[in-house]
Amino acid sequence: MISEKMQSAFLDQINKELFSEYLYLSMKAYFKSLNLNGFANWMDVQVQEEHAHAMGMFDYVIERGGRVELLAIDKPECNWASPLEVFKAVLKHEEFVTSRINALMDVAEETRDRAAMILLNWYIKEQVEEEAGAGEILAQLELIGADKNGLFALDKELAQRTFVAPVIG
Ligand code: OFO
Repeated sequence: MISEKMQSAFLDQINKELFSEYLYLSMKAYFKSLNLNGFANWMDVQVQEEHAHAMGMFDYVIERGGRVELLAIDKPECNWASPLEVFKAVLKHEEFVTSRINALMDVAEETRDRAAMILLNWYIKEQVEEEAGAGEILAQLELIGADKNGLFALDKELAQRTFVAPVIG
């Protein structure tokens, strides 16, 4: 059975993952408005990943005999000055999520919840990939600068990304 403290930490994180889904959906809409469909596709895959992250915790809380209560999702930002600014925001957001996952692991350690620790190990590894993926695109956008051909080449590359449902845990 999951402890109250662990459950409430997971419910808070489910909300953060759903907010991430919402934020990336908003970024997808921004890229669609610029006709940068490859960037929009990258965001769409991100949206699906964040939904899977939320559901991994949702299912886990229920499996451990807990009760999921959903919290309100904040309104995400909807305008950015450029694709570069979007990816600065993505990296900053993922660093924030990493700090929240680490805080969740602190609660698991405090409450000696070993099953939660095993689950959270997956999320910790996933955050390494999340930050690396966003950081790589950010670095490419910095190199591209004002070069439109570079931007369109990157857009084509990002159009190739496909969603693969993660096996969480
Ligand atoms: Fe769920 O990893 Fe991004 O936020």
